[in-house]
Amino acid sequence: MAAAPANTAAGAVGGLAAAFAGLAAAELAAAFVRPESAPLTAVGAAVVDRTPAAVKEWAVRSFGTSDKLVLTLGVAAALALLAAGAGILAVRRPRAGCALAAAVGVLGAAAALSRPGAGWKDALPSLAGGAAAAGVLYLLVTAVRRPRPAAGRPGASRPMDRRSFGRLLAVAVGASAVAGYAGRRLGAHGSAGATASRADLVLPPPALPAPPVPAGADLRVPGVGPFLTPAGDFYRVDTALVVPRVDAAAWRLVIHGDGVTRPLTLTLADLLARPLTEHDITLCCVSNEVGGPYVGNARWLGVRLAGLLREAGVRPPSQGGPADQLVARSVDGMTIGTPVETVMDGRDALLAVGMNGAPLPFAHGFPVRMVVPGLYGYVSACKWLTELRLTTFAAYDAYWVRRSWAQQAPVKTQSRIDTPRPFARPAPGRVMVAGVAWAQHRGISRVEVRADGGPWREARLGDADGDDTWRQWVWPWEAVPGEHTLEVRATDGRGAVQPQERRGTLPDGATGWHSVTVSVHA
Ligand SMILES: Nc1nc2c(c(=O)[nH]1)N[C@H]1C(S)=C(S)[C@@H](COP(=O)(O)O)O[C@H]1N2
Ligand SMILES: [Mo]
Repeated sequence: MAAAPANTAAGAVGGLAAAFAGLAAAELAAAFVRPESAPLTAVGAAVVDRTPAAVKEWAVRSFGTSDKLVLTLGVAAALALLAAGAGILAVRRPRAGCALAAAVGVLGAAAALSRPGAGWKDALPSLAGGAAAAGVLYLLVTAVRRPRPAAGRPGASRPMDRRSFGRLLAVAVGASAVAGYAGRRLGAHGSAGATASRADLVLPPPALPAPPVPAGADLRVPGVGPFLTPAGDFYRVDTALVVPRVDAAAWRLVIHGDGVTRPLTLTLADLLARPLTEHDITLCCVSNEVGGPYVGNARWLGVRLAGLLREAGVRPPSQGGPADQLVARSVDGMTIGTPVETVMDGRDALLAVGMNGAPLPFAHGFPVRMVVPGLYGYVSACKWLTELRLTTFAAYDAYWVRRSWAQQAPVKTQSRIDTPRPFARPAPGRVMVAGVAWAQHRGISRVEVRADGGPWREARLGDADGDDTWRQWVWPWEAVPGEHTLEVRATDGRGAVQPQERRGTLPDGATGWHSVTVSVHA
C-alpha cells in the first residue's frame, strides 16, 4: 500500500517539526540539569570523545576555531535526516515511526551518559526530547491518516486532512519555540550566579609580584602581536561545546591520592588567603602546527602548586614519593596528567586565579586553572579545575593519552614569522621580518633568519622576560624584486638549535622550521 507523495512530504515535515519539539523540550529540561546535557551538545561532545586523533587534527586544521560550530551543524543535519525519515515512516506505520523518534532520544541520552563525569540526570533532557518528539509526531500523523471511510476500497491511499495537519503543525512549532526560548532563558538564569561571582571577585595583590615586563620585550613591529596577549585574543583550545560557568562560591578543590597524608578540600577563599605568586608564562598547544596560532603569553596570578602539594604530604618521586603523576580533573570531566617531579622542581607551576590582572575569563577556566611553564597545555593547563589526584603514569591514562597523544610532553622549541604574511607583496628595499620564538622554561638565546636558503643571519631579540615566556625578534631584510622564501630557527637557552626535520603534531608536538614565501614587486 503506497502512500500518496503528499503524505510522504507531510511525513517529512511532521518529522522535522517533531524533532524541533524534541529539541525544545530537551532544552527546557537541560536548564534544570546542566547545559552540557542538551542533546546536540551531548552528541557533539560524544563524537569529539570518539574522534580519532588524526581526524581531529584535520578538523582543527581545516576549520580552526570554527570546528565546534561545524560539528554542531553536522550533528543537527544528521538529526534532521533521521527526523524526516521517522516522519515518513510514521505516515505508513505510526508506531514504528514514533518508536524511531523516541529511539533517537535514547541515543542522545546514551551519548550524554558516555561523557566523562556524567551522572544519570544527564540522560533526562534527551529522554524528555525523545518522548516529546514521539508524542508530537503521533499527533501529526494521525491527522494525516484521517480515519478510513467505511466505503473505502481496501489498499487505497487516503488523502490527508490538510486543515487539521496544518493547524497541529503550527501549534506544535509555536509551542516548541516558546518552550525552547524558556529553556534558554532559564539556562542563562542558572549561570547568573556564576557571572555575578566573577564580577564580584576581587583578586588580592600578589605576595610575590612579577617584575615589570622589560621595556624592550615588546619590539612593536607592525604585524607582530603585543608581548602580553590580551585575554580576549588568547587562543582557546578545549573540548567544551558550551563553556562551563562555575559559581565561585560553590567551587571546591579536592587534593587526594597516593602519598597524600593530609587530603585537602579548598574553597576559593582558602586559596586566595594564601600568598599569591605572579608570573609571566607563555602557554601553547600541542596541536599547534609549525607557524600556527595556538600560543599566547599572559601574566598569571595564582598559588604555587608545589607548596600546596607539600602541605598535603606529597613528596616528588626523587624524594621517595609513590606518585609520579598528578591528574587534574575539570568540572566537565576533562583529565590532564602532569609529572609530579616537574610541578615540584622549583618552577612556578600555578593554580591560577588571575590572567593579565583580572579574574580568569570563563573561557580560560574560571575560577581556577593550572598553568605549568614548559609543558603543552594538554599535559598541564587544566581549566575549570576541581580535583587533583596523585597516582602513577603506569596506573592511569588521562583523556588525550587514551586518544594516542603522549603521556608526557615538554614544549618543543619553536619560532614563527608573523610578518611579512605568506604571499605578501612587499615593495623592494628594507622589509622588517619579525615574529616570536618560544622554548618555555629553557628560554630563547638566539633566533636566525635566512632568505632563499642563503646564510643564516642573526635576528635582534626583544628583552627576555624570564625563561618561561616567548621572545619577539626582528630582522631587517633588504628585499629585491622576485619571489623569496624566508625561514626562521631558534636556539634555546641551553644551546640546542630547533630541529629542521618536519614532524606533525601527533604524538607530542610538531617540529620543523617555519617558512614564508613572499613576492617582492618590481
Ligand atoms: N577542562 C579543560 N581544560 C583544558 C582543555 C580542555 O579541553 N578542557 N584543553 C587543554 C589544552 S589542549 C590547552 S592547549 C589549554 C588551552 O588553554 P586556553 O584555552 O586557555 O588557551 O587548555 C588545556 N586545558
Ligand atoms: Mo592543546
